[in-house]
Amino acid sequence: MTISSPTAALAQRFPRHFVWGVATSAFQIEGAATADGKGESIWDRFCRAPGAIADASNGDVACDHYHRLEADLDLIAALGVTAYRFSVSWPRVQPMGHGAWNEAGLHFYERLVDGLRARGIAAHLTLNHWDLPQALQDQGGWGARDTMHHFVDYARGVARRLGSRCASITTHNEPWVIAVLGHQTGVFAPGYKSRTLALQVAHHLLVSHGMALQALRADGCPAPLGIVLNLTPVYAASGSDADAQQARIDDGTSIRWYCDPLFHGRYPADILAHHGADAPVVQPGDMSTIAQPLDFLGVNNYSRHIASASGPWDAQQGGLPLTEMGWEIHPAGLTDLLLRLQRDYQPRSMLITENGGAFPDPLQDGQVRDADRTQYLAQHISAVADARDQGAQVDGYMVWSLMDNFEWASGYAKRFGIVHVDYETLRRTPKDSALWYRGLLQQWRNSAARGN
Ligand code: IFM
Repeated sequence: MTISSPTAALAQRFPRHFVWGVATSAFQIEGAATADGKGESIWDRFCRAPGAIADASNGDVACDHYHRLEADLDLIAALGVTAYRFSVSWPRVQPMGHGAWNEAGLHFYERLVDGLRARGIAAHLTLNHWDLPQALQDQGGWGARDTMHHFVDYARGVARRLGSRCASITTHNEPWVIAVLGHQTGVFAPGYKSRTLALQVAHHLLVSHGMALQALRADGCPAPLGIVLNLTPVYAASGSDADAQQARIDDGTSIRWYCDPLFHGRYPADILAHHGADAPVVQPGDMSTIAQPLDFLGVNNYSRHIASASGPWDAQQGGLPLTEMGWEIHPAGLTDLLLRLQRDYQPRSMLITENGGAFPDPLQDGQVRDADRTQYLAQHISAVADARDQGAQVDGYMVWSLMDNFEWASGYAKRFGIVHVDYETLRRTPKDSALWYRGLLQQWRNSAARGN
């Protein structure tokens, strides 16, 4: 058989069952911050703190996805993807975080899931992509064990309503980010600055994940269940012992601290010692609760991390191209990461739940010529194929993001979408990368039809 182009050759490396998607989250695209009974989230509140968001923006309108659902579903379908990853806004469906449900909010997600199904697209639902109800934050947020129990009730309610129509349910998106950026460095909501609190929050997120899996399985939820971690492979800056030790700590605090409890039911001993008195309070039974069997591990990966004992690594030093976020572009790191996860944890299945880049993306004559993003995607998809060829069980890949959106503390200035959003008119314009992705999926369909 002739391989007519690099894209066809790439497409051919993936099997028929492979999941191809695009991803978003509720707060970043929905807008409609107070519509139809939605409650306040910690991000609604945080955006109002002076200096919290680079461009002083907020999520009140965002991409106005809440009011443009049908058109956005058509946009997703036009890309030719087989999957769409989205999150449910907890305060939209349960404004106070416990107790009364908001029927209008639930109905929105019902329309979303049904609209995807009608278009032949699998719905991948995330329960917590950071927008905790402010009412729960007022009672201690993720620092309080009560929040874990409220999360389980929320997860149950959503899964009972939507679970049978979803291809997967994820408990939390990136617990490291919630814990560290939200509670240690304070650059994300809710904006605390305490390592002790951050470690307790991370623990409660993990325990609540395990509790939710137990509850959903007891309820007979048919959707595969998992968690999404942000995982960045760590490399030592040099061959020195000091840099190697720093790499072990950085890897331990960001990767092993989450994967060891999830897969092995224990925190890594060296990192427990490293955290010392800041280590979390662990109650009897917590560790076995965390280690529920995962149907899949969601992997979010964007870059690599260089560990240096002499202080933070300057990305300029690496000689690699950088994205607009200042993150190094290092596709081989994704292969390394997936092989390492396979070796150390043997997940049943891995999905790349986020991968992509922010680039300048000027809109000129109705087009965005984002060759840099296309190259980024092609290189990383190829890196996934390399990992699969060497035995990593990776069953899907989702681009972050479907469209430009609210990039948290960076506001709207950083654009990750393969679809451009004009924030004046809210008009959506597929970028060149979207057309490339659609072409890749077409080639994959062709090769799958030929039985490759
Ligand atoms: O936009 C975020 C997303 O919400 C979580 N993962 C990383 C993305 C890019 O920063």
